[in-house]
Amino acid sequence: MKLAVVGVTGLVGRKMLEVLDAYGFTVDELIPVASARSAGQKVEYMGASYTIVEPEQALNLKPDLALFSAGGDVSKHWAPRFAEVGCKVIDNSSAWRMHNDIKLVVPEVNANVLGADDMIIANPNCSTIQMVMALAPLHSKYKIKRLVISTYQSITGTGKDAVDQMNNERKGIAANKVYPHKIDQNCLPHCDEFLDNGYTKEEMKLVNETRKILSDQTIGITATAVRVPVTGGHAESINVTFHNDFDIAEIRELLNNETGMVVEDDPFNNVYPMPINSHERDEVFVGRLRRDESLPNTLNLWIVADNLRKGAATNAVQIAMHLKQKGWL
Ligand code: 11C
Repeated sequence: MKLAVVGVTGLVGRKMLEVLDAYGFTVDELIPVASARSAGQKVEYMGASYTIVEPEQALNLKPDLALFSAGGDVSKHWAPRFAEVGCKVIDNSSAWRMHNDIKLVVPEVNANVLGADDMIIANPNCSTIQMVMALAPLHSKYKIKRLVISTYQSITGTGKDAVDQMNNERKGIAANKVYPHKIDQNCLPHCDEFLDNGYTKEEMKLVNETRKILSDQTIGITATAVRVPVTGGHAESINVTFHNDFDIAEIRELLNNETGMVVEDDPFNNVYPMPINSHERDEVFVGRLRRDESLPNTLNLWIVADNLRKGAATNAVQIAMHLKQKGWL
């Protein structure tokens, strides 16, 4: 079993290696892949040292599985070429997510859509993954009519340069900016690029990916995505209207029974999910469960997860584990 990790020097690529190791994902050969700038450097995996190669060299080594996290352009160009030589690709970019023939998978929610013949499998956007983890069991039980989403997203979602920007601002060092404004001590209602409809790409990912994963195009969804000077994870305030009425105790039980979910909801003792606690955890945390008293059948909840782990690397590795368990690798 030869495993390629494409984009291995990025925040998500590095996290993929950490999570693969933590999950005991043994390989005969690791093929770390990055651009020419990093080729030749070494990475460690499970006690062995491997040399970073460029995509073309990786392709020639004929990997069985490739985890991609090197941006949409790299995935658009290289994922089909890897697939052509029989390598299954789990792609963390947005390149293939909305393609009709490509499955968009959060294993706890819709691993059942996968088949032996899927060669490129898309890993959803981080803010979508944590939200659908909490919403899927509620959708099955009460059927979601509408979602109003507000996100509070970690700078790690933008990448290492954004972390550098914030650290430089904190040290008073003038340096290159990733964001159009200061990020430390600030909130930017701006994640990814703006589109003609006034929403950002990040906001529209929440709309389109959620409908695809929950397999329901009728759900009304509106989102505002905000970047905050936080590193531990993404947080989301979700207002969800169901077609059917619900019971809060039953909702708590449904979420408690969900694999990979942790309910932290004891507000009188100051217990609720926070990015600082989700950091380096694979679970999705949910709390502040309460009825919206202004609308029938409507719930408010607060969802937090480490965007580099369950929001990216962990979800991709869980898809890989699923393929392995099914004997499809
Ligand atoms: C962010 N969600 O926090 C983004 C990062 O489509 O996979 C991941 C972008 C994506 O800015």
